[in-house]
Amino acid sequence: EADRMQWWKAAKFGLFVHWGLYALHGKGEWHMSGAKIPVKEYEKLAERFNPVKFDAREWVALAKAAGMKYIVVTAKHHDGFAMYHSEHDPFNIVDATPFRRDPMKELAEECQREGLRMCFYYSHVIDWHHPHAIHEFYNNTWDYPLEEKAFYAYWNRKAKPQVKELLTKYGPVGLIWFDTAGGLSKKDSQEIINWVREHQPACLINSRVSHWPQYAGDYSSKGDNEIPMHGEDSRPWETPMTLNDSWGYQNKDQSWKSSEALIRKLVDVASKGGNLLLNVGPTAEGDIPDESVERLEAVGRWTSRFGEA
Ligand code: FUL
Repeated sequence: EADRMQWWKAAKFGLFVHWGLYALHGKGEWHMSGAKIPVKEYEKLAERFNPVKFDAREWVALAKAAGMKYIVVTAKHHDGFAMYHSEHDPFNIVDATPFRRDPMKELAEECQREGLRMCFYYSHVIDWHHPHAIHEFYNNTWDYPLEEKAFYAYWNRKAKPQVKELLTKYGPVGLIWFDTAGGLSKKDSQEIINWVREHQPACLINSRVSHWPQYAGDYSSKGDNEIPMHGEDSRPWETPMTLNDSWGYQNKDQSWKSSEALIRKLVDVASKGGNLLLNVGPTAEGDIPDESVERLEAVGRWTSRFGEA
């Protein structure tokens, strides 16, 4: 088990990507819930989602230039939309948009060519599109009455099959980044861990797979933007961090951290033995915003001179 952690510990630095239909609104990945957008209306976004500027080579080259060794992309966020070709739900980028391409496949192949690890974010508990997903707090109560929910209809027919697709159709997966497991039972936490092990034994699992400490995966995901005090952690850990104040694309959010501040944060995290997972929120056209590109390139100028351990 310690073995499968080796590449990740050496990696230290990864790219997080929050990308989905929500980029069209430009108000972040929680907008569907914040504005209580009905599923039928939200689905229409797919008809307009055509990220023709998306280029896997550019994204991977940028991550590489920054000194990053892995990429974690939102294969499915809380809105329930699969950013890959899923056989288990037509609400996916290939079947529901004019784009018709599978960006996860293109990224996985490019990562393979360039020597980076392809990894997936998968929101396994929150799913506002599915009538039967149940989280302890964050449910789509505007479309679906809570009393009619049958969790296992979601879990067995969407969540598990989709996780299996990610583990069987995209080559080696470095890790699956699960999120917001509030309400998931011990039994189901263990089951999804076993499920990943069964399909890709070397694939890592972050702690947000479960809220039960004893089922908390291979390493600890710190809170959003949280850098722990020195020596606080007994397990390997990772800080997920934004470049501004948002994960998904927010056109009004211009509170960018300076390149210098980002380099200091990377050094802070690495010196304490952690990993830094730095996020970009691409636009609906498939572009990583210039402000993000500039900053990652600046960090890369530093890592290429001083960053190799
Ligand atoms: C949180 C999520 O709810 C946010 O949307 C984002 O994905 C962040 C990294 O984790 O728990």
